[in-house]
Amino acid sequence: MTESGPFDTNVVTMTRFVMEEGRRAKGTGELTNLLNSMCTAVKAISSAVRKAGIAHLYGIAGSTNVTGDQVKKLDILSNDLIINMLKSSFTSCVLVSEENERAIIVEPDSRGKYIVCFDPLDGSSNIDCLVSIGTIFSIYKKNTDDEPNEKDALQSGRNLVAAGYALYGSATMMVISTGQGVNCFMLDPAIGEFILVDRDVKIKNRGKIYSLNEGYAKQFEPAVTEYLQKKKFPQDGTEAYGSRYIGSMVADVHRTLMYGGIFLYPGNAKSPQGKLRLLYECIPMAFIMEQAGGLASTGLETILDIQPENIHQRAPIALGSREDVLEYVAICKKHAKK
Ligand code: AMP
Ligand code: P6P
Repeated sequence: MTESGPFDTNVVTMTRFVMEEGRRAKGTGELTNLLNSMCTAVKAISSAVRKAGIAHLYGIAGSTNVTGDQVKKLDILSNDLIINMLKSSFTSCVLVSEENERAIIVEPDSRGKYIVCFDPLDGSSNIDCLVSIGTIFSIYKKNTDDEPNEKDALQSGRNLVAAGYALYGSATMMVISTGQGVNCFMLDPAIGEFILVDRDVKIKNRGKIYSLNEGYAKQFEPAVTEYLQKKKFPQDGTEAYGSRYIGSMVADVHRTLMYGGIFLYPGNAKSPQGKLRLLYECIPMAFIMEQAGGLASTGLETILDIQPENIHQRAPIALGSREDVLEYVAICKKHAKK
């Protein structure tokens, strides 16, 4: 409660928070503009996601609504929103989207110095059953003087300037880091602003939850099978871990950040590199986890150390609480020596 009663007249919005951080960094304002443009796109996506059923946004691309209008699939709509907001922010020169085969090179008179890799609506296979979905993004600075091109996006996570995600769940939340810790902002629909609710979030050193799709158990590498056996039938007198799997990366990662534990999408015999994409799923989530005191690894290599080779490459990933990830990595390295 503040002196003006329940209405906080000094609320810290994400826009204000990002501007204050930008001032402290003595920047030109370009990154601030980029982050605030992404925030606006996320607000529009949140609105579309929450009225999709009413507005007949569900279903496959090319369908039409009751008035015969061409209906854009939600993830195509989300992709267009982010591309248009970033292009009109004069902050970016190369955009890499899960929805676009090739990188988008921004027109010369709209360019800025940043490269943005994003999954506009991750988990979209869950849209029609109302399971939480999300947007994931990572931001690099162009580090060459030549004409912007797709290769500018092939930077390791150690070069990241910022990364984050939006979760369209029971509420809409943005979780971002610019390298000085992780901050969480909840969308207040009454004022259309993201409000700072969790400052400098840190993940537990060890959790009690493991999260992966056990439907692939038949194809699991021996290391994954051994790790899960340890979680389900601990031999050291500790409690067995609980299992949670939503099947929407942003939701599974956010729960891991909030409650601790480990989220895994490992490679397997059929798909040695797993399913999740390095540039716009694994690297941004790994950055958030490391900034929150956690870890992210392929099992043999730290995610943020990987030098990407192509913009849609996949990577196996285990992320979350430090001790949980280290325990998994130790088992993977033991098996790699065999
Ligand atoms: P800019 O001139 O806005 O592109 O910012 C130059 C650098 O300052 C960025 O690449 C960041 O490392 C830092 N910076 C600028 N704005 C912010 C911000 N809002 N939050 C955190 N770091 C920032
Ligand atoms: P599976 C959603 O389709 C997604 O890309 C991620 O959000 C999620 O973590 C993963 O795929 C789920 O994949 O194979 O378990 O259905």
